[in-house]
Amino acid sequence: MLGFRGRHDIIVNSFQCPIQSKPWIIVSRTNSFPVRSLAPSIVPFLLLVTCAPLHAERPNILFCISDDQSYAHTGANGDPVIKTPAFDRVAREGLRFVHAFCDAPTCGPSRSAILTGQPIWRLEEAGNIHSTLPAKFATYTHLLKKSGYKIGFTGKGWSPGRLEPGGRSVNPAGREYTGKQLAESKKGMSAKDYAGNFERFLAKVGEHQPFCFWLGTHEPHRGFEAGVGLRNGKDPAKVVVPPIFPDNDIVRSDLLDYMVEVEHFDSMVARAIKSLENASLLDNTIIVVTSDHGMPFPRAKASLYDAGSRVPLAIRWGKGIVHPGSDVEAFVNLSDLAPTFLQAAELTPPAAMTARSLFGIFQGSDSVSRDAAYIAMERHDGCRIGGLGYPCRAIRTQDYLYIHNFEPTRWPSGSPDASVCARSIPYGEIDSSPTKTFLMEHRHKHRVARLAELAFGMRPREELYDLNEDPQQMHNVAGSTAMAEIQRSLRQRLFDQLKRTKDPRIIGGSVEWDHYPYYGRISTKGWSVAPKP
Ligand SMILES: [Ca+2]
Repeated sequence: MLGFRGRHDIIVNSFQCPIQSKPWIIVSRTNSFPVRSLAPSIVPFLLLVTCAPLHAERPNILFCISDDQSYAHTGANGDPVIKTPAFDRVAREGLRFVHAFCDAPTCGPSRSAILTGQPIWRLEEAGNIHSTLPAKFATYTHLLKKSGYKIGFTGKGWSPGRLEPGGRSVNPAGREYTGKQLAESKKGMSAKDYAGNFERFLAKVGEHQPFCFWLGTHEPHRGFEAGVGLRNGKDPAKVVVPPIFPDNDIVRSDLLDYMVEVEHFDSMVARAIKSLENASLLDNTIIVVTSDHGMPFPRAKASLYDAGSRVPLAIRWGKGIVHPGSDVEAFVNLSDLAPTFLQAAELTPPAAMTARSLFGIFQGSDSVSRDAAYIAMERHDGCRIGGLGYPCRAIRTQDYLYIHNFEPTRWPSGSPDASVCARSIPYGEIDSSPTKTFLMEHRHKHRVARLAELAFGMRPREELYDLNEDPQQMHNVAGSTAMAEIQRSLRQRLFDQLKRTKDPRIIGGSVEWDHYPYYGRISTKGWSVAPKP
């Protein structure tokens, strides 16, 4: 049975009371009560409330993460077709983050950043996919476990890669709970009953023990069952086709199939929430719903544009969020979750954990400046000769996306020459799909050529997108005289951040990402990672 959870005698975090309000951070949706409109007489009261301990017992954590879902694709974020009642509920009863970004648009590195609370450039091999996460990098899961939490995961935890070379024997997401299978599995999707496995985990939690569970689905990672969206009665006419894709029946159907998989994830979140309610645990559980990065489509996943890096994020915490039902405009990276979870458990994040706790946001004011997110990528897949990656870094603000490509002579989406790719896939950074195939097959045709170039073509060292004029990030204005000062200041700001957080690409020293081992599947005879010269 799960009963009262007592306060633990562990390293108690010196609770920092926020004194400096960032008034643009939270806008209430439900009651027209934005923080900025608080009368001065109310502020001392608010601070009094928010400075008191938020909970007398340490909260549980249910972390729900889909695999490859873009920001746009939830009901709460405005998509007219997709049905995500669980995400929408968490947003409605908690906070909906409008500017949440993964740390890297690639599964393993993004998950490593989430677990360690550090950007990928601080994580050595873990900056690459199909790699490892060295044991020297502390994870929030391990620290919570040490302090008494029960830790578990189901589905996709830290993945893909190999644990042993990093000195680990257990998935960093926790002990795996498996065994529950769906009575009727759906084509193209895993048969794992993620919510059922969470139930099994809950039954094992001790009476006075807080828990932290990672519910990671394999959906909406490809492949999809072709045509399942149409067969489920979804209306292709209502699909919003981002202008980075051709608008035709093939692409619309591909998008519908993707949405069916997102809905499968959402149905698992709904059941997991129901389990919490049944156990009377809902209000003292921090529920996070998000994705590791954006959709598996061209110029999305494995790119630093919004379609690849901006993710849905909603957080519900009945006992810890002061203004539930609000939209959060502040910029956050998913790595910010690790120090948040530790602070919730009254632990002090280690100094190496450079990401920043979201507690200030939960309390309705934040002493931390949050007007930018940072995104990075090294080797995504084995898509270039000798295992070379596509190193790049970006800063995303309200008005601009600035990208710095460190090796602009390499193919950003992987080489067109399949024979130099580990899995013999041309432009292999982009998952095979009907949309990709259409773009490749029609790339010389009018109207498709420019989109194919955006997806597959070479990119200059610097890219700058003016999001007020070009929200879909299709017109690079780097190099234009009018934007010179903005370009310079964003480059400076990005490089300052990289320097501050010791990115070897900036501070000098050994840069190893092109040469770390690749543990992914290799089907091209003779393909291997070239040793460092
Ligand atoms: Ca993924």
